[in-house]
Amino acid sequence: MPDSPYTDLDRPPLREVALNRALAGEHGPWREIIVVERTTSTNADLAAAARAGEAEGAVLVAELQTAGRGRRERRWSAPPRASLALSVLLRPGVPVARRSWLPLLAGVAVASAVRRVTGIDAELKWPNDVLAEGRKLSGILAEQVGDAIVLGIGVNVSTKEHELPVPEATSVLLAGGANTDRDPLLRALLRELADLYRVWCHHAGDAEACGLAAGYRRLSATLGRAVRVELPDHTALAGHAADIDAAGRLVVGEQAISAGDIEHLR
Ligand code: BT5
Repeated sequence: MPDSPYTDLDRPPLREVALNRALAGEHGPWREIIVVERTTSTNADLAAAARAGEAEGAVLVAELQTAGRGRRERRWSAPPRASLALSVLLRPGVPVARRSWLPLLAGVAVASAVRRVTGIDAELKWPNDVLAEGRKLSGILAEQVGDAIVLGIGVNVSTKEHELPVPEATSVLLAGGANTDRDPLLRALLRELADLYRVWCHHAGDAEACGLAAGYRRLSATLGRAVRVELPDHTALAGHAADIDAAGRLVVGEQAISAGDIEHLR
């Protein structure tokens, strides 16, 4: 029975009913949490739902993704029930110029939840990779669908060294986290995300006014460092990562960068 949820006792399945009881409804924005055994990509599924008019607050969690997406056509892969793989559908009523803060907000939510539940000193690599000891613990993918944003979050939890898709990755287990139970981590993450989102929307997306920018700067492993940036057109630049601006862009020397891959230099 290779697909039985009980084949690996270290990796119990998530319990949809309990998650809904704890998180859906009253405190918003989460309306319903759906847990599926497998899908291609939770982001692809919620993007289709967004196109079909689904309201804000849908949460889709998959125990296994067979075609998990990264940024720029890259892949995200994880063994079944070893990680959290989820997407949320949001329709933020904030000015378009400020919406690019949303993926950064998700990074703050994940890093904060990881710190609280596991004790790991999680940090953010711009824009929103979550690192533990300099290795990638979590990746976030924000996709815009009309006025909706689908936020996808992958967090490696009980992944073992030989299961890592790339050597620069890590998991809660490998980083020595105090707790490798996915359930409390998922609850903390969705609560943190809901709280930050509510305050950010209340301030019309102004990241400075609502304290989000300060929270992001506190968790950033990128600011204050020498970095190399590979831009989407494959050109590169190097410089000192000085700050994050009002649109969530990374300021490197004289340039404000809205998308790219960062390498932290010594
Ligand atoms: C990301 O892309 O880091 C965004 C990943 C988002 C995944 C979530 S899971 C739920 C939701 N549904 C989806 O389909 N996606 C989202 P990027 O920065 O482009 O990084 C991708 C790169 O990270 C890959 O090319 C690999 O090098 C590496 N990678 C792949 N799987 C990984 C893992 N499990 N842990 C750490 N690194 C990984």
